[in-house]
Amino acid sequence: MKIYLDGKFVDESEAKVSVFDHGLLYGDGVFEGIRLYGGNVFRLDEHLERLEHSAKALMLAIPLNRAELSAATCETCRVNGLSDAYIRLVVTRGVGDLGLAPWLCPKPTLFIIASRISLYPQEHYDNGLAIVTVPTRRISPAALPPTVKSLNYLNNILGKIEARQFGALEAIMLNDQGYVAECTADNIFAIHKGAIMTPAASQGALKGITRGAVFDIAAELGVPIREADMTRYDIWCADECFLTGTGAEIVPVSKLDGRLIGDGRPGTITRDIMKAFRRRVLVEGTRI
Ligand code: PXG
Repeated sequence: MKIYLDGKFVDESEAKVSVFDHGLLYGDGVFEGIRLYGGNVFRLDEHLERLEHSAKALMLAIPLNRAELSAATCETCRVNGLSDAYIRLVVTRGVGDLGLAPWLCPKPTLFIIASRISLYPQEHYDNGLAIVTVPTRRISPAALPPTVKSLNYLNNILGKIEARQFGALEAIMLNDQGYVAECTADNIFAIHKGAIMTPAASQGALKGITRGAVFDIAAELGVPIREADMTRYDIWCADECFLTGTGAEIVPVSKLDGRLIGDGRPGTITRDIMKAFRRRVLVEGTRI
C-alpha cells in the first residue's frame, strides 16, 4: 500500500511520523474519513470543506489548497488501484518541541491513507443494531466545539469502551444537559409518524456528511425532516431509528437500552433511505 505523506507517495512500511509530531503528543490535528464507491469519491468537496473549517478553528494552516487536496486524495486511490475504499486524510500540527506551543511547529504533517473498510456485520443492516446510552457525556461546545473533527477522540473512545462493556457496538452520548447529541462515531435520527428528527450541531452533533445526504434524500422522498432537541424518550418511543456515518453508512437501530424501537424491525422509511443512499453513492461523487 502506498501512502501520501507530505507530498510524496511512500510505501506503508516507510510511512512514519516523528514522535515529536504534535498530532501524537497532543492530539493537535484534524482529519476526515471519506469513502470511494465504484471509483467515485463521495461528497469529496464537502469533506474537504469540513476539514478546512476544522483546521481554521484550530488555526492550523493546511499545506494544500482545495484543488490540491482533492487531487492528492484521488491520486492516493489511483496509485493503490482502488475503486472502493475508505480514505483517511489527516493534517497534524507537525513536529515541534515538548511544549504545547503550536507556533513552534513550523510545518504541518499531511498524510492520506486509502484502504479497505470494515462495516458493521451485515446482520445489523438486515435486522437492526441494538445500542445503549453510555454515561460519558459528549464534550461540551464550551470546551471544544464537537463540530471540529479533531484528533482528540478520547471522549468518543470512552463512550465506545462503555458501549462494549454493555455488549453494544455503538452508543448514544448525551450532552451535558442530558439531550441526545449523537453516537460515538455516527449521527442519530428518529422517525415519528412519518417525520424524521435529528439533534442539531448545537446539541453536540458533528455535522456529518452522511447526515447531510439524509437531508437531501428525505427531500427527494418527500419525507419531512428537521433538527430538534431530543431526549432518550424521543428514541425509546420512536417508530423507527437509524444511525449514519461514513463508515457505517445507514444502519437501522432495533433497540435502545433494552427497549424495542417500533416493532424492533428496520422500518419502511429507514429502508427507503438506505436504498436511496445506495443509489446515490454510485452516481454522486468525484471520479478519481
Ligand atoms: N459523529 C462523529 C463523532 C463522527 O466521528 C460522524 C458523526 C458521522 O459523520 P460522517 O461525516 O462520517 O457522516 C462521525 C464520523 C471510524 C470512522 O474509523 C468514524 C467516522 C467516520 C469514518 C470512520 O470509526 N466518524
